[in-house]
Amino acid sequence: MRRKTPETATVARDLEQLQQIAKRLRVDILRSTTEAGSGHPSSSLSAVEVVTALYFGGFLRYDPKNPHWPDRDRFILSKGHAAPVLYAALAEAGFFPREDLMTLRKLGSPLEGHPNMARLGGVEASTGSLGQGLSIGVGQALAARIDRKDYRVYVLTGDGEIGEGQIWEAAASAAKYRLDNLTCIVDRNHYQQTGAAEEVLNMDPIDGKFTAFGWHTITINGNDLGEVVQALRRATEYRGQPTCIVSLTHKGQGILPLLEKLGDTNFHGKPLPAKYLDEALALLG
Ligand SMILES: Cc1ncc(C[n+]2csc(CCOP(=O)(O)OP(=O)(O)O)c2C)c(N)n1
Ligand SMILES: [Mg+2]
Repeated sequence: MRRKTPETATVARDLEQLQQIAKRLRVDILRSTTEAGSGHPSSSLSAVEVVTALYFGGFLRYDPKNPHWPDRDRFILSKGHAAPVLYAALAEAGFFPREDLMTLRKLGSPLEGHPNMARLGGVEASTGSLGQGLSIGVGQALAARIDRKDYRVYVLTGDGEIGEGQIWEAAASAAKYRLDNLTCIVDRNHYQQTGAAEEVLNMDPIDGKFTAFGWHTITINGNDLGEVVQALRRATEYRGQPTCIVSLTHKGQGILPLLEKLGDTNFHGKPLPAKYLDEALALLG
């Protein structure tokens, strides 16, 4: 049996409470990036349900009072530019005070534009140079096996990011070693930096590629918390192969009508100007 989640970790009672947490993370993402005047809110918003389910749906074991607890599960934000969603989750989980979110990207703050594991407890890998997170995850999942530990490793990549060749070296290795303690979630939000992900470099079919590389795959609506929870449960219970969850999402989920009004449904790497913040928060309800 897996060792228990420490009592200092937050586990939601039900789906409704998870939904409330997801909403808070969205508010924090928008407020912190607008305050910073830079960052990647739309890339963060698409991944809110996945990050919420992992941290507060009872999947990740962690101890905010002891971030380096050796038995903790690992979450690697391979698409490191979505740091605001990770920081919002870490604050909600109690790794640091929520007001610190407003120091995002400010000089001296450990909440750097991309996650820095040397400066912030709870960050499992320094990411931002895309394509590296799955390799780090493979290493950690192998380490768990060698150390006879039962921790699990979850990696979140972007759908543009998986055009990086290193992702596929890692995918082949994970299958070779039958790393069923590893789950890769691809945030399939259909955009990357300069336009539609499939126009920049078409990686379809993503599930077919992971299946061909020897993975168990699941495709879900990644902005539906119920589906995310179910998929994570299936991934956690699956034996003999690593699991890839292709998480179909919307970049900017939660404020799509505003992004449409602004004429940019990718909105990559742009904070919302302060004058639109109230309108965005009203859309979140
Ligand atoms: C190795 C590398 N190349 C280029 C970049 C610049 N870059 C930052 S975000 C991004 C687009 C990523 O798209 P995707 O993976 O789909 O993430 P999304 O923002 O859509 O969630 C790029 C190319 C980078 N960070 N790292
Ligand atoms: Mg994308």
